[in-house]
Amino acid sequence: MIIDKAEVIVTSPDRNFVTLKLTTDDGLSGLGDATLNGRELAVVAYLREHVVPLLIGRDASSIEDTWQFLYRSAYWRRGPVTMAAIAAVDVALWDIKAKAAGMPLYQLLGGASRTGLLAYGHASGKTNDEIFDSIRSHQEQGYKAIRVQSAVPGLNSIYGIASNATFEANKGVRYDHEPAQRGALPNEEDWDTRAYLRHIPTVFEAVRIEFGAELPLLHDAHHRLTPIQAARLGKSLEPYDLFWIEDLTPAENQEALRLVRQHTTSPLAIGEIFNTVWDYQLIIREQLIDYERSAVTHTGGITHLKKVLEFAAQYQIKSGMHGPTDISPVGMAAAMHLGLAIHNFGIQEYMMHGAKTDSVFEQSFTWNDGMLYAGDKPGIGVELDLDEAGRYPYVQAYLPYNRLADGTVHDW
Ligand code: KDG
Ligand code: MG
Repeated sequence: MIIDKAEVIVTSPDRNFVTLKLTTDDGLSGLGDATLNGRELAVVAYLREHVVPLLIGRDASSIEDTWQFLYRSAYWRRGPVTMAAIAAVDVALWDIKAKAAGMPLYQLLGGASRTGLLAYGHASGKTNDEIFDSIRSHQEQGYKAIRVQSAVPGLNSIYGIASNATFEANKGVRYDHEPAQRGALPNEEDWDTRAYLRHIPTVFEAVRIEFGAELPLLHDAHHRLTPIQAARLGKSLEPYDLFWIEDLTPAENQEALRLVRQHTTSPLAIGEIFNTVWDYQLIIREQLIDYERSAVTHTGGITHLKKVLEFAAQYQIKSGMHGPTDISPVGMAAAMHLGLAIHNFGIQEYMMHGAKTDSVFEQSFTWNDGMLYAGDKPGIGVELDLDEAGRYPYVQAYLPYNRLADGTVHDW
């Protein structure tokens, strides 16, 4: 099984995706997701210029060796661009290996530890009534766990609030919340932490009154708070029994979570912008989080993330893999196979892709009654239609950013 072709495919059906396709001399092919939202072309160049030339002629079955070779030989380790590129190679090689074995990937990872994966969706709104409608609509789609994001009175626009709702056959109402907006410049949004801290507990109180105690609810603070502000939010949300609060403080400083943890029993999740085990070492060892948010796509693939999650398992920390629309169906399928196999699966984020994306990526995973099922097709179970992909050329897109009232740039 020698790699004799490596293609980097950029397509933009509902949004930008970068996919690596590896083909072997015996005709097998595998796919890996390399999408890095808003910085897609940096990974394209890393792969095309620096990785593809190293892959041609290599043994496709040597996954661990290829991972170590790409990680160590570059000298410049870690970082989102490097780790997304390595992840794409890694997942494509696992896809090929599982196809060669005639097995779905989760079987090679140790077999299924559960029947399906509990997933959560994203409800949001500018008012509580809009949020209630959005939660109901997610429940109609089957979601059994729901993230709730709210506008804040006095702020014009805030990240995470779906701008509109569209109807798509087979999917029903789909809230169009694309993390990155297409255009030449990023959208500027505004932010006021005191207003946010006052408002959010009132939203969760209203949601609990409307929907009762059972529904698992999640919330994402998008790295916007200082440790003491984060501690206050965690404490003020305790009466509403959240499944988790995510990204309370900027992700660079693991120690910030020590202070947060001293003040609140609200479960904590972090890690969607982490890319190696080194980003987690202190917070795993000190049990400062309850859920680890890394995606296969941004954390060096199955090979590395499996090790990180097994390390976390020793400290009773569970997975909560990142799954917004900027993780392609290839990245989602890889996450599902890993989530099915590991013991410490917690929950999977799942935002449905649009119809155009589904036409480019033929998927065999399924969604039923709030659960995701990886399926039993050999490999990861996703194929890419090159002709369809070619219909949607890359479009510049950026994540938004925040400014405070006095013009200071703030974390979003
Ligand atoms: O690319 C960044 C987005 O995917 C991210 O902001 C979404 O925070 C997010 C989440 O939890 O899905
Ligand atoms: Mg998040």
